[in-house]
Amino acid sequence: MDPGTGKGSPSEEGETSLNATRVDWLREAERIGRRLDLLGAISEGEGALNRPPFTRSLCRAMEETARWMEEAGLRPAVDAFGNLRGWGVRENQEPVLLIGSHLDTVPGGGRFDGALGILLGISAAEILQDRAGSLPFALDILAFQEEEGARFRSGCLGSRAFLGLLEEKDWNLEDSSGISLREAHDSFSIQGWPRMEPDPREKLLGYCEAHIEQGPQLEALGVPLGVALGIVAQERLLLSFLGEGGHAGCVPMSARRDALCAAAAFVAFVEEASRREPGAVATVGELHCLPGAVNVIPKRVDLSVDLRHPEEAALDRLSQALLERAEEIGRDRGIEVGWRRTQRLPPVRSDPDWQDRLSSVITTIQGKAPRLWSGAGHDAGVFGRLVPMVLLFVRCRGGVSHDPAELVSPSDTARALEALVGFVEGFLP
Ligand code: HGY
Ligand code: MN
Ligand code: MN
Repeated sequence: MDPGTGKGSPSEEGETSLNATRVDWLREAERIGRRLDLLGAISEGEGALNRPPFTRSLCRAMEETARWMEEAGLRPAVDAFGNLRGWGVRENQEPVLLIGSHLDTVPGGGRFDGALGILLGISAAEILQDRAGSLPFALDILAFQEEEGARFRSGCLGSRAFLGLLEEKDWNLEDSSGISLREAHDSFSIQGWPRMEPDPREKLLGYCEAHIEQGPQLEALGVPLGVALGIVAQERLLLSFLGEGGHAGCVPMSARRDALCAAAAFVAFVEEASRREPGAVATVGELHCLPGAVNVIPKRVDLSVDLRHPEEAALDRLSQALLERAEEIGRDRGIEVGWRRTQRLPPVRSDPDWQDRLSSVITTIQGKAPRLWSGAGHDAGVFGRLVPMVLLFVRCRGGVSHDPAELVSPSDTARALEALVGFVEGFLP
């Protein structure tokens, strides 16, 4: 894997809008938009955007991102996990402020989720270099290999690896074709890339992530930017229902142990129970029915459950209720029910001081700074347990995300860039 080193092609880059003091935020936002379009076309196969971790498309997205990092005066290098880091200028052991997000996408995802935060960080680093010259801290930009958890059903693997938090059980997670995280990682060649591991003595000032809100609140409030109070607790479960196959035409209904009918009763309960728990959201996003033929009674169903709630006790209550109901359905229908937890992340609050810093910058830009809980998980949630963290929310049209219709306007991108630069400049003496 060999990061591109040439300058961007004229069509994608255009001239930059930076000069020593004044920034044309909108023109810089349009450059970011062109880069998002380019990344948004880098996908596995045809059709809607799909860029899982440890794939050829993720590698190509890294190469483009590394090139833009270099143009911004950063030194791109990968770590042992395969995360890409644009290392800022360093004089000696100064503390490090990190800005980042993720390069992977969900299947059928949008081009702003993750990539927008990385590209805003790269442009902010270039502007700050240009305006402030040397900073009293290093400013590094991170592009994580994996955040969504769509392939291995456990998210933020890249940022957890970055912080040394991955456990053996994580490496054994498997994707839907039975490839483990370890196998996917080991077969993802990072030959040819500059390798740099963080200095264990490096002091992290904290982590800031700019990310689309992925919900409708900012649009309803009529403002482009907001600040996350924190990120809700989330849990992911995989359940299996094992019944008895058979001929669709010959097995009487009274004699069946239909795995899909059992799973359907469970899925209906997931919706019913989560509607009863205020503040909860629950999603059965994956369901695989085997053997999956029109004239065969389903023998096995594997399904996923994504549960979220701002409070951990409520999440526990809901999770317990679902698992008890699954076992009850199994007993009633003679179905063998298995389950395992593939992810559990407690709620995490953004750093109060960093929230205030970011809010005051946003208020100068748009007159107010709404503070919202994030229903979506982010790499910021992993950092927030260890160092000061803040999430800059950017309005997305209709609150739509995890869908090709995901959209952020150039003017909102411009405001987000102005806020991100202003937030970092707030740390200057
Ligand atoms: O699932 C999430 O909340 C995030 O998009 N990974
Ligand atoms: Mn995301
Ligand atoms: Mn996402």
